[in-house]
Amino acid sequence: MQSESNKFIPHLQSLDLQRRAEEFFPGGVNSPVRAFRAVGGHPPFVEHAEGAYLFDADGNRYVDLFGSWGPMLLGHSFPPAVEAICQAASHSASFGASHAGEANLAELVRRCFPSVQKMRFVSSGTEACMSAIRLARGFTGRNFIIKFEGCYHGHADALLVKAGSGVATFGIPGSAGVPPETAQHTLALPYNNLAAVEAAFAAHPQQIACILVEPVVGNAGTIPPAPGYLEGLRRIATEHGALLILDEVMTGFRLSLGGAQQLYGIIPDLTTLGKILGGGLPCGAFGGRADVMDHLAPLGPVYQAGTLSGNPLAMAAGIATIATLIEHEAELYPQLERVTKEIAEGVANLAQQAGVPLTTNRVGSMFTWFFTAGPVTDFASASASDTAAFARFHRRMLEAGVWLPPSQFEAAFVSAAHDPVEVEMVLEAAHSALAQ
Ligand code: HOZ
Repeated sequence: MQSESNKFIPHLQSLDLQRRAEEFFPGGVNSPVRAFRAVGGHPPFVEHAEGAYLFDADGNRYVDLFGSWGPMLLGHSFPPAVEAICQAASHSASFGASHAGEANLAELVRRCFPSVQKMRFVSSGTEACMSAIRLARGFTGRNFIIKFEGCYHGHADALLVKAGSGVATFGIPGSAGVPPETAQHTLALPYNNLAAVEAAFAAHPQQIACILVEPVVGNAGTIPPAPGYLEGLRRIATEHGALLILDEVMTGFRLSLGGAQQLYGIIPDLTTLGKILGGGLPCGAFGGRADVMDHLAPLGPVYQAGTLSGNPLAMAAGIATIATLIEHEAELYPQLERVTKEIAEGVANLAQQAGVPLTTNRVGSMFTWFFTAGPVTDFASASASDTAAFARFHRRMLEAGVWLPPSQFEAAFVSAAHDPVEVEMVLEAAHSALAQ
């Protein structure tokens, strides 16, 4: 179901807006995957969003299955968050000075993530990960870091090595503009392969500061950890005196209230957060062991700062969001699990009936339909997907009123605002999209 009349309205208004945007922004966008280059066509321009729906400038309505790339766990325009933002804005949008809202949100974060004894708020997941690896290097006095192929931790220079997300979408081997010297201490290893991690530590004894990992990969599409994998990373890091950093920018508050670390029972040294944390406003955090965090300035020698860090609007939206998650944890997460399962497995069944090879990876309310017979366990197997088939499916789903992330290498997200009505709409759309 798209417009009032139930018919797809061509994107003429959106196209005009796209042409105007191209005069100002490279590719017409402020973040590359939004340009729809991987799936073809022009992106619809969003006019507003509410609950489980996006509404475009042409008058179409879509079931939203990317949730602003993760943050909108409670759906769009969630009234308590809207109210909190308005209220905070009436007291000024920014102070550049300490205020009580920061500790109020921190207290909620620590309730959800007991491993985060101390933290620091920043403005994005990129900043959180960039700062966390600097801290790990400063704390250990070591230079090398381990990351994994297809994982994406934002666009800091040292982390744009065999990265996922837009880097994978556009097949960029490593970004231009990153001097090789900047990335020479980044070891990019295959995900779900503990032997590769053991080998890296053997090759660089006492030189590796940290293992940085998306505990469930979201930026190569969704890839769950193999049984024992995260436990193995924890053990190896401890044995070698390196820090384990879980990048929970996507998974934090989503896979459970306490993220992937609660779901899999892993205690990291540091955690990075973002997306849901700010309830849709720009906000990130990194935190963990107090003895490590106390190496940050002004207590220690590792420098990190930000004018908009701890921004009062972001804190207010975060508090409204996380407090709701805490209050409704018992019913909210089972509902997310149920609805997402119905969507993900429902479409997998339709694909099977239509004879379309599809591998469905799902953990809680994040999932990916990979257009390959699979299994998909790492970036190499994700890359075997038929991206042209994904692009066709994406376009047909969009015209049938369902907006998926516009790349095979991004996770889809379901919100608490999705219910059986939206499940039906997605299945109906997929039925015709797969049959064509
Ligand atoms: N790289 C982001 C998700 N993995 C996309 C952000 C955006 O385009 O908004």
